[in-house]
Amino acid sequence: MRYTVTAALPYANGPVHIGHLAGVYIPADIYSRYLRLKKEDVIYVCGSDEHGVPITIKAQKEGVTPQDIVDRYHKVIKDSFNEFGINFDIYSRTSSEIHKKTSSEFFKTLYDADKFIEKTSEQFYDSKENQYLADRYITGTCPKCGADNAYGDQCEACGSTLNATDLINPKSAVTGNEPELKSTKHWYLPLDIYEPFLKKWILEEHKEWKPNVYGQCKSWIDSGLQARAVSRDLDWGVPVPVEGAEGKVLYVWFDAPIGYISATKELTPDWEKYWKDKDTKLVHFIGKDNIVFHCIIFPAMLKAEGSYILPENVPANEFLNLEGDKISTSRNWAVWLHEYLRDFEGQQDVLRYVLTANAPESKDNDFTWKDFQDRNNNELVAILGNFVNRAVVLTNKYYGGQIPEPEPQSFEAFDKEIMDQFPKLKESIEHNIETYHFREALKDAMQMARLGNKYLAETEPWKLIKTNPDRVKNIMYIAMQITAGLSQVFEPFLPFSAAKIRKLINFEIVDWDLIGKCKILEIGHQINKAELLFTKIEDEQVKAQIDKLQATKEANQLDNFRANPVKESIQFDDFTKVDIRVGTILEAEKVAKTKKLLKLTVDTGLDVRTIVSGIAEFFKPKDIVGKQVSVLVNLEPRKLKGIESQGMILMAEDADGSLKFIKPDLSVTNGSEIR
Ligand code: B3M
Ligand code: ZN
Repeated sequence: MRYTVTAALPYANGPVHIGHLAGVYIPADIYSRYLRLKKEDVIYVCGSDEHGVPITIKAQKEGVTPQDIVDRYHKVIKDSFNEFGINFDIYSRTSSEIHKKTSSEFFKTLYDADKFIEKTSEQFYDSKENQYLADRYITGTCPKCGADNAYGDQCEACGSTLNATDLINPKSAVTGNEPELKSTKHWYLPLDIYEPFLKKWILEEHKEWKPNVYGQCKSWIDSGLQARAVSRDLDWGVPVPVEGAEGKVLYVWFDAPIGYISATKELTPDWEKYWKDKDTKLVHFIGKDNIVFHCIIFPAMLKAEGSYILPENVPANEFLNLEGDKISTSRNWAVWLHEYLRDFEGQQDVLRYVLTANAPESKDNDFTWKDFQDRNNNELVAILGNFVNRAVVLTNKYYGGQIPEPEPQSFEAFDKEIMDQFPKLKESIEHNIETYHFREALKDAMQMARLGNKYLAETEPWKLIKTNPDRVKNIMYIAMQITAGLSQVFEPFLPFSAAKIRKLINFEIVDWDLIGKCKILEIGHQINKAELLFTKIEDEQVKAQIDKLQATKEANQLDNFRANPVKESIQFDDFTKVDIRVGTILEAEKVAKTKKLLKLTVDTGLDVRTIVSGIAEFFKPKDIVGKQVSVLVNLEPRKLKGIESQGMILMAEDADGSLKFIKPDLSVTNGSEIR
């Protein structure tokens, strides 16, 4: 079988983060590595998406050219993927000549075959900047869900695809200017014509697609497909290759998927068999926000062109959150791959492991640094690392590192019981990978390591070596075969560690069919000395990462702080009704069974009274005794948790929501009026 595996082209307007990795690049990497191990003919293609408004906006904000932006991020992304072991056959870019030519010709073919509708319509225009405001150049209130800051093409809050002219209160995203309407001509792909084809092809013939993917397609098709513009009034992109199209480029979602084809052309002159041969399976790995483009629009384009195959599957993942919050490039709420590689040098597989074990395959999931540490220390170190280390150390110790000769006729029932499970697990892994259940597949692979651990823990060769050395030969023979199997099975998931295991056992071959076989290493084969596969991740490392995120959160809060608007005017008399005095806190204690309340005893200069205050999250009782504060003393008393509170302590609420006392700059007599 032949496979063309694609991973969504990341926009070259920022680096790659863990959400991208978990959703797209790691699963696609596991899939294609697995197919290569099975000796299938497979190509894994990707590249930077270098057109589109996210890039020109970024350039405009920084005062540089779009080319500067894409050159910068293309390099960061490409290098970090490479270092992380994402094994693309090619990582290309859509600003390349070959892509311009390919996408331009694709458009021309459809144009010449009359597949487009030409239409003049009113589009938003910024007359001060002399610029049409396409897609993300315009923001406004979403007509579907009412969220602010919906873009001209999409609302991120509710996921709806929008037309810019439907936005409520539209504004230029760059200048804030109010747009005018100006008429302009564009080319549209009439999706409605493809409705019967899409209905049959997806809804009837691809019921096996993941429920989230199938569901989104169904809802799109059921709500009726409309013509979509495939050109834009922008000066960055692939020029529309027809007459009378000056100043117009291909819509980024028209050219970007063709990027998969251009990348393949760049990879091999034999590219056509990967795109036009009916025996090739085309699989698109994407995130859930890209479903409609890969399942509806691109297939309609391919169908219109006529000579291409259609995707066999489009395994889209849900989103990964970070420490309970949505990952966001603009809020810098992310773990960036290039920073991870710097902070955790040589530990690529730990992140690959955690992001696969916790992949958002069927629902959104959360990445936490605590879980990262736990999975490393309790699973990679304690199970996989521990087993391989024991097997290698003992083989070196007992046999000078040579695989001992077993006596198969004296294998015990337990030996066979253990060995029997490997072929079954192998089958399960295959089934899981082939149906895009990578978390389950990884669990099965880990189960192989667990079995190895269990085998040594229960047979205890270190005890038997004195009393029954022949039995130990059998045990260590089996343990080393299991180790050799692990050096194969982890190749798709943890390629760096699989290679390390192969180095430890001095075995270079990689072949999926070896897995589950109990005769991989020959008798007398010499292995190398032990070295640790994984190391413990310490609390300080995790704390440093959490602190970094905390600092980001605080910086964002400051950036987003807007003072509340001023309240309605009052008369001086209204103000003088309020009696505020300086007082001193004499005692403070937590109110039982509450999180927020402190019971304070305050000397107001008039009396000593009890005040219940909602400040327990910010102050420890012992730290505030003796402090001077501002007290509203003529507030009607009220009961809080059964305690009568006689007044109120005035507080300032900071940008991050924390509370601070309002106090005189020097000590004053209790009872002094504040006015
Ligand atoms: N660059 C969008 C994204 O990163 C886009 C994918 C293109 S795949 C052809 O969400
Ligand atoms: Zn919305």
